[in-house]
Amino acid sequence: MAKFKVKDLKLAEQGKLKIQWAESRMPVLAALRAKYKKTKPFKGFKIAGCLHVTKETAVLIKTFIDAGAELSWSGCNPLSTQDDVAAALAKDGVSIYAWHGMNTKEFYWCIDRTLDFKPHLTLDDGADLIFTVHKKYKNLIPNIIGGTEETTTGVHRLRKMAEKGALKYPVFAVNDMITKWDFDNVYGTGQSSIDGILRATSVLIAGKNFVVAGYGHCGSGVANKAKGLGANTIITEVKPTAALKGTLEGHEVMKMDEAAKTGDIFITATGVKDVITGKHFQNMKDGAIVCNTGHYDCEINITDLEKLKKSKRTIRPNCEEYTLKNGNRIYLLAKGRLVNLSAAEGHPSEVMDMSFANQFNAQLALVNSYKSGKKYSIDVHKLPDSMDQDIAGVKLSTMGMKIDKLTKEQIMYNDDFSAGT
Ligand code: 9W4
Repeated sequence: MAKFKVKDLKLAEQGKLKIQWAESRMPVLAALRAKYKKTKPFKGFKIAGCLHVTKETAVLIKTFIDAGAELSWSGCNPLSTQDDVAAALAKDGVSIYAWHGMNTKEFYWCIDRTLDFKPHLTLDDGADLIFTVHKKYKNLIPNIIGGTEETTTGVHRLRKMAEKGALKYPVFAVNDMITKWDFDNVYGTGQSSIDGILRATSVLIAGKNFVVAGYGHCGSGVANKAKGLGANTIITEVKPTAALKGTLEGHEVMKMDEAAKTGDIFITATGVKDVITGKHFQNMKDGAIVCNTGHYDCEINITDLEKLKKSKRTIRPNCEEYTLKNGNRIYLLAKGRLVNLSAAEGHPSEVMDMSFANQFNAQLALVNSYKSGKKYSIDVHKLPDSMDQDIAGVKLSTMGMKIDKLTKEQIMYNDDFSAGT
């Protein structure tokens, strides 16, 4: 029996259903599973993972197990573990240390436990596991082939480490793959943010003035989905090229000072602080809905909102009604935290399918390098573009779509630099 610590094993049945639901929506992982079930390329290799324990992660874990890996897993955020999923994994024999609402000490205790079995590979989301190895368990480093990292923040930390010569084994930046980051941000955040707004409010989007602060990948994803639902979309930006893109894609562009007066629903997706502040709240219409889908919860200045309030009450889950001294009501969703994760379930399984297929491929690339003796240098590496194309190709074919191939003549034409006008 594997070692584990989860909240309640009795939740396993419910978790199993969730995992099966995700599984049926993750065809790229299913294809990898089918491909490597027989050959088991991970046989004899131990992976320590530190990544949100969700129904989608469970499907990744099962894919690794079917491909022969031995695993030990912890969550990478004290609030992101789905306890029923963790219970189902534990009951299935996975060595898992994760429960919702753990404190910081427990968080690192869990990471420590996943290192007890002396892994050959590490898999991170946020780089806490790899940091722990480098800081506390240097003795494990000679045994480790390499690691993979899921997020922008983690990759940033690791690049800094590599620059300073502090990184001691090769790492793949899964985040940098197109089939990860473009699809997560645009389609994952786009849909799940709307999902969060709807679950928290159940308002009609059509006909509303829908203000999106920031027209980066996430903001454009949200704005285009809102437009599809019939909203009058308004973009606020600080970057001319992004604002120009927004306007050519059919959204109105204005300053937040102006948008504040006309918006019915506001969502921030900028990555900077104080995007919506006291002066904006004061100018908003009665009934305005305000939320955030950017990484940090400082995009909306809640201190300002608190100062302006006459009273406050929770009117629905994840929906707080602030009555201001001017008599207007403002509805703040999910306390200004990421609305797509707090009020909805994050990226849909179909999107995570591709992100996690990249994780699988990156881990496999490390194992293959070890087997062939062609080791990667100690640095933060990218996977080749061909792997992105492979994943997108499999995804397309599982969706029943076929695409054209370049002919020999077309390839030659493309490669011929001598042909002018
Ligand atoms: N989840 C998260 C984090 C904090 C948090 C208190 C109640 C990210 C990516 C994936 O960060 C993640 N705090 C919450 S809920 C909550 C959820 N609170 C604060 O008040 C609510 C997170 C990746 N992912 C998907 O997006 C879908 N499947 C995945 O594996 C998961 C979770």
